[in-house]
Amino acid sequence: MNVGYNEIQKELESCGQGHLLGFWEVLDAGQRERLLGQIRGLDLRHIPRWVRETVKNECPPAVPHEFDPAPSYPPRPQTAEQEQLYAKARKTGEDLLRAGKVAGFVVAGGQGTRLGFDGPKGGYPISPIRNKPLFQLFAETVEAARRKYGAVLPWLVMTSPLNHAATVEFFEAADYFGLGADTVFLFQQGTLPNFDFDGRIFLAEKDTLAVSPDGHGGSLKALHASGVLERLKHRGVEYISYWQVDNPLVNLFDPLFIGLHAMEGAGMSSKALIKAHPTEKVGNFCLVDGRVTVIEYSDLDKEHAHRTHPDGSLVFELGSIAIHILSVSFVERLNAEDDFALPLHRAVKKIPHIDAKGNKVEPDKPCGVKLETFIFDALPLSEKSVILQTIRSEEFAPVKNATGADSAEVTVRMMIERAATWLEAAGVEVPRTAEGRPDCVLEIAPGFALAPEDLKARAGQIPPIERGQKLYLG
Ligand code: UD2
Repeated sequence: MNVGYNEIQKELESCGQGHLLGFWEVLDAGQRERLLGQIRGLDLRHIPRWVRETVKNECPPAVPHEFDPAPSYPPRPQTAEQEQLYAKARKTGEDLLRAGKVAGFVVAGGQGTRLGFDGPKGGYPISPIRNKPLFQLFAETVEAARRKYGAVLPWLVMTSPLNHAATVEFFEAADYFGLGADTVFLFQQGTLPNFDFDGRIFLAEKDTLAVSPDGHGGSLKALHASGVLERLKHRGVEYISYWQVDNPLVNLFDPLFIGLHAMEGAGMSSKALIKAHPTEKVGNFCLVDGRVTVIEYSDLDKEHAHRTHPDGSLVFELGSIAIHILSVSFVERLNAEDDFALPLHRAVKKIPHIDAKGNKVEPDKPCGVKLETFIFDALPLSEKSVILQTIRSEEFAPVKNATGADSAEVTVRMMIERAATWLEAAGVEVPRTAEGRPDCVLEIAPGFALAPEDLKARAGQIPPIERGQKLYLG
């Protein structure tokens, strides 16, 4: 019998998980080792609390009694003083980029189930004319930023056990988009076990626990555990620009945002949108005990959600779009804490498993609980935190669903609209329909222009645009 078996069995029994060794007798030596390895990877001390507080507790953690709207910077300066501040911040951000002190970081460990796309979501083709996948658009942006700032800005890509191999394959097939495999860091997030409603961890196989990715909040631990944080420090990187894989409009390296964060000495900062309506499905930026905190849309009561100022604007108007800056020192400090952990969130799901007899079960209705952590729960751990508002049409067009809201069709339309706006700002005439939509298909490659001001400098190279034309600027 394997050394360690007795000890582990005792520990498992004491936290209500003895069933995990239920098939021990029929496992061969390799399978036994595999199962013990996974069980050892679980932090069994925490299981009873997770079961009590999250798995069996259908009520989400209580929303704080008192909270205020969080302060933010507007997308454009409103006063002469702000104009000066923004100019200084932009310069600070540009200097940091030129000094190679910023890395880009996309979290891409999710399954993308809603999109119904087979493969890592970053492989989803999205650009209006060339059909470039999301990862390629980000890669071209990283490349263009490296050229613009004359620095090798590293790019971090977090995957999960669900899609790591496929993502690596995708990058290898594309030869890392010419960025150099040594400056693109692909690393995996951790997992958390899946439970039945009674708090027993499911087995996926007789020798395998049922687990799922630990949510985008897992990125904070994974940065450290993968050794990536250490590699960034060696390169002199101080700031990490964080975004989600589904948003092709994101401004990956925004000097203004980076500069405001750095000048404030913040640990973690965020971009925000003015919500489209009181109950838009985005987290709400609030202030709790002086710390920026996100309260999920589902947890914000109706009264707060609908509360307005005399001019009709919402009091809690700032929605989270999951764009952040993280200071390397902040991520390091969190990981230095004993048992650093973000709060767990509960998701009731269909979880394939084996039953007590070892038969496979493919449930057709939710049968258990997955646990996840959210990156924005780290915000209150940062003493200082900047919120910079951005404009939806400029920076937020997530592709989440196969059809309807947040679908590829909407995202492509928004990409064309943004290109049209940039071209018009550069003095190029864009044909529009009677309803005001661009009457042409436009795609601006990141290498051609990263921002409206880059386009202005190249306006002379752009031919007149005909109605119905497909114009690719690259
Ligand atoms: C998220 C936010 C929402 C809003 C919205 C903006 C939450 C709970 N909600 O909603 O407030 O900001 O995005 O688009 O976050 N991911 C991982 N590992 C995981 C899980 C997710 O890397 O274990 C990545 C995933 O690949 C994607 C991102 O995190 O890039 C967002 O995941 P999602 O699609 O589950 O988030 P969503 O749309 O529910």
